[in-house]
Amino acid sequence: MRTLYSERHALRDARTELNGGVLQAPFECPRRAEIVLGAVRAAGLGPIEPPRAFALETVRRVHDDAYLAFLETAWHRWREAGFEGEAIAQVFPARRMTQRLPRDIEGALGYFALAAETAITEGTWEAALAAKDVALTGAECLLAGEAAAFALCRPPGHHAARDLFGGYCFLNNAAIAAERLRERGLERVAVLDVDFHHGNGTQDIFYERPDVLFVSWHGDPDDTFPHFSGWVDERGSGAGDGATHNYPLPQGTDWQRYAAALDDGLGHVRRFGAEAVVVSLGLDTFEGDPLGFFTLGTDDFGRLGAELAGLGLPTLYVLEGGYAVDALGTNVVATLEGHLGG
Ligand code: Q9C
Ligand code: ZN
Repeated sequence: MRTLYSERHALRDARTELNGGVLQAPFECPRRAEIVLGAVRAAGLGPIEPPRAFALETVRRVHDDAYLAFLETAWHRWREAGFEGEAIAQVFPARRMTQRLPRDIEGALGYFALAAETAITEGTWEAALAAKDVALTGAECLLAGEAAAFALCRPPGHHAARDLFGGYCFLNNAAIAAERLRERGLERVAVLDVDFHHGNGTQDIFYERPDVLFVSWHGDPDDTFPHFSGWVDERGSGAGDGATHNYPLPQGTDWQRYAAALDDGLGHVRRFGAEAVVVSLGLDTFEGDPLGFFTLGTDDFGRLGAELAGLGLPTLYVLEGGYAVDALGTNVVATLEGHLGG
């Protein structure tokens, strides 16, 4: 299996994340990608290649123009305003307030943010651009006839909606890859989100579309981030009615419980008639993850990869979360080797 990787991920290196009322070192850090790269290399999974550079054409089908213009200029604007720290949103267009993009950078930050933990920093936009190239190059591997590929993306993407950043995400790498597959002629694509957190951004992007199935298995939003998305009654709307399926799962979910929900969700994929699969691969379902409350072990990730391979479809794995960094490479490799049947 080919791995796509860009060293430009390291340009995303925030100093701060707002957590528990404290500005602390971010969970989502460059070492995550280095650990995964090292494990993929050590396992001899296959060739490791840099991405091609893509124009923003596909990105513009997934994200709004004003949002992209904001991401590109936000750090510069923040610094011009003379602020000391990293760019963190503090005020949001909440219930009954006007949903209008203000001129001021503090207003613009809140307008485009879904959460306050994620700071925009110098290099964030450049790293996000590289991550979407990694995902798009992975999509091209499937289009060229490869059975599976691994897009080692960083920063992650699945919380990024059409016009919202947060949850460590800026551009929705998996959604951009799925859109590319559609553009290049596949009629039906499934995005399967196995990150511990609900993929609210991917759901948002495809919510009204019948051509991209979205299925997510995640911690119950009653108990965890992103708190306001991922309930079972979110099933798509309009032409997309029935093309979104959510499996919120309780604290302590182990492989037995997870596998039952996985099996049910994969039934939707089979009935949908997907021609290719994009997996939002988060490893924060691991028992040792600081942000999750599931108890999957490394061997269970091998089982997960094997279950996904059982769909018998071209599959692009796109890295999302996973914050037990010492185990992250091992767990990624376990999943991908499980997919390959080893
Ligand atoms: N008290 C991804 O896994 N909230 N994003 C952390 C900690 C943010 C996770 C709260 C979690 C974002 C891609
Ligand atoms: Zn996650």
